[in-house]
Amino acid sequence: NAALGRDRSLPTREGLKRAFLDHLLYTQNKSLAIASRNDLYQALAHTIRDCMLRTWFDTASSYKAKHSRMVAYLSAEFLMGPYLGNNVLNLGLMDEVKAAIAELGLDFDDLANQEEEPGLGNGGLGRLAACFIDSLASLEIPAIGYGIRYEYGIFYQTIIDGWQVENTDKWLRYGNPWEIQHAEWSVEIKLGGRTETYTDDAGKFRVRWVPEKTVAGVPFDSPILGYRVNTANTLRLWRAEATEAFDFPTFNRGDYLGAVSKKVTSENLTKVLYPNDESDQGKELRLEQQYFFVSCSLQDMLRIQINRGQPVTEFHLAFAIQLNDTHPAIGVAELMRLLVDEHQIVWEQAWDVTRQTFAYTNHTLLPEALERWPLKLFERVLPRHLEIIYEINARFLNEVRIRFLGDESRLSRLSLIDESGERYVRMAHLACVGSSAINGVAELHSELLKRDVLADFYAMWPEKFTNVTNGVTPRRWIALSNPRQTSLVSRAIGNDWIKDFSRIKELEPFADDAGFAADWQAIKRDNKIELAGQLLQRTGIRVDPDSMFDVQVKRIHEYKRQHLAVLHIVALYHRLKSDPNLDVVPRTFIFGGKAAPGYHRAKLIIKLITSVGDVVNNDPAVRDRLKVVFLPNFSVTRGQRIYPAADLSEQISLAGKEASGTGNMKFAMNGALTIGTMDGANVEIREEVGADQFFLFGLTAEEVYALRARGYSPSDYYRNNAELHAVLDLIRSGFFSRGDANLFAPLIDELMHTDPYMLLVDYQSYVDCQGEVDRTYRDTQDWTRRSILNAARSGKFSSDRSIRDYAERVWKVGPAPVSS
Ligand code: 26W
Repeated sequence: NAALGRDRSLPTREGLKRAFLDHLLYTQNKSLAIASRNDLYQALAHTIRDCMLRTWFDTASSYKAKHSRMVAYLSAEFLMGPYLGNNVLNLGLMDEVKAAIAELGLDFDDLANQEEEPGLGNGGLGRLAACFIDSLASLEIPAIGYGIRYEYGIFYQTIIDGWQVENTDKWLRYGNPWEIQHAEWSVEIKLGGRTETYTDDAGKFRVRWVPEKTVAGVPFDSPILGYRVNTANTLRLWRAEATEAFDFPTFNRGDYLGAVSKKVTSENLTKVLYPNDESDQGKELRLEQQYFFVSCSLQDMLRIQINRGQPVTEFHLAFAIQLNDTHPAIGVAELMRLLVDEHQIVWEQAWDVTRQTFAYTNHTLLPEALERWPLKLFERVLPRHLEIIYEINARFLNEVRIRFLGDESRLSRLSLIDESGERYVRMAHLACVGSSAINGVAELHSELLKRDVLADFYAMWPEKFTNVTNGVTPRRWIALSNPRQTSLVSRAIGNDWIKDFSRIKELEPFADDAGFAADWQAIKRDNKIELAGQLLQRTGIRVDPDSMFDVQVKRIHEYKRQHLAVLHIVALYHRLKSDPNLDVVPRTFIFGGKAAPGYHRAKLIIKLITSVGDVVNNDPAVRDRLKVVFLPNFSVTRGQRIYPAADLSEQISLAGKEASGTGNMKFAMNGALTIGTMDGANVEIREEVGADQFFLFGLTAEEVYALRARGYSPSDYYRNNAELHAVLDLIRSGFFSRGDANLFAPLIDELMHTDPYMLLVDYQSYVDCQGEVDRTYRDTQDWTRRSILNAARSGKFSSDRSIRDYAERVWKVGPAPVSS
């Protein structure tokens, strides 16, 4: 009944209240009087979901009817953040929903805070996938996101005695109103076993995979609604389940319980997200996860293709598959297997189809993050794929041999198999060979890829290489998280900037408008007061909203150099101790981020931050002028409160290490000024906002290489810089660890002896630059002007721009609007 459907899609305020109360009774079976906050959240979530379902259905029907070329974004991580607020925003119903909920005597934000965010990602890469999927829908580009429905997302971090403690993230505990399970589209996945050859009916020689076990992949779909459009794309996440015939032999032996216990093993496949970022541990289960979701997704796409009555040899015309890093790179071999073994396509044609289908994005230059699988392990899990990879490799190396006659070392550098010691499969090489486009995520990163990590591939196929600078969605990261700034900006320039973020530049003239600047400043202060409340509630630390909020939130990693910020804090503290009347700008240093559970050095950095905080925050000599806060469990939800309240954004990685960074963009859009190195997207942010609006310090990537080549001796810096000397000694002495001189010794010793991330080199430049920050901050009007300019000139960093770049240069797709 269309009339009813329209009614649910576009309800009036009365309709919303009625739908909410209906769901409270018919979905949760509660009344307002006895409902828990979770019941109320669930009722509201279902009410909002109802508003999206017709658009979702219409979108799928429209793509099917029009045979639109679809982007398939394959990612092992989607760090979506809470859905409710974002969906209400994209529906354009924020004011109506808030009012309806208020009329029922409830508070929208209070209910929205009940949502457990799906933390199905580690950090930048997973959040990028989420921003991209938002932009694809908002730009009305046919797309589907494929990933894994982890039962436990990224661990929940608590801080006990200053140390990180991990707790499981039971995000599905109260159910997930945003997903619909589609058991009817389940697929079967093979694992392990061996291969055998046979001759088919036509007398052709073929290979068959005889697996050791099979598991079922069940899709769970969530609607991804674009901003104020009639397009809702799909995020399809796969869950592993036991197959019907989960263990027939055991079952037949009458061992029913034995067979059921194997069922549990199958379901372990999608149990938990690996919490490592940038360091690959070569775990068998992780390879199984990767293969599982990639095979599920490719089988799903082939089903859609065949359903549409199109030949599998035209697969590349129907789908453009983007590989989000190498985690789904096994897809290259899997598509070959599906086409050659299961659909009997000849190798050469299958290879053409495969190469025209895939494109690969690299997200890291760190050598320890490049995925390689020990050959033995790979063979055990994916015996057929190893054969296929050998065949791809043989044909590829033959091409290399002809192009670069006699260059044997080039062959071993390019090979898909690393044979320098223990043998490995190199996933980045598989991705490069099997893709028609290869990109980095910021200008500098893409240049370094061509010069360094992927130089040999660049020499082979320069035309495949391109750059697509990352971006973030202005919907979640401004309109939703910073409603005060959003209405001020919209009052000044209208609200088209939310859809077309290049128009944020129209804000520029307002940087010199005293009235606007005063409002801007007042909003920042309100946002800081709100964050201060959260900090007090979650850490017990009271901070002054009139102090400068200096923020570094991101994964804890040595290359990101959170400990460089600590050296600066200790230097300031040291100065205050020597001269208690020193005139300093009051600052609140806010840190947040998770350390990989097995990364001891990163965990020690957290302990260092909290230990320095314990001393500094409680020393009467400081007189509350410096505060150091570690906010536990940084997440999308926490980020939404933090970025709008920041004055200063810390982007201080060693040049050449951070592929792009995306937090840097969220800060700038929300009016923070950046202190940063010439790394990743910092370079482009500085270019856009103007050098005057950006506090630059440190070596460039070139200088880092040159210094490393010359030979770097950190102890020289220690000896020649009195303040640095004192700072390192103070930490090492046990001053911040109740006299325990052992606790931080490993950290300080490493800095003094090897210092792989060159903190000591950049130290003075950083501290001087922070002095410049202080001087600027003292002139409130000048700071506010620069803050407005940062936001006004951040237009480039919308993920809409990134997606347009991919659509034009990589995918060759355009919008396909859905009529309403
Ligand atoms: C194999 C272990 C592993 C796990 C995750 C290796 C590497 C990763 C990710 C690629 C880490 C990651 O999130 N990288 C970040 O990607 C962002 C989006 O492009 C960039 O902005 C960050 O600079 C990059 O560190």
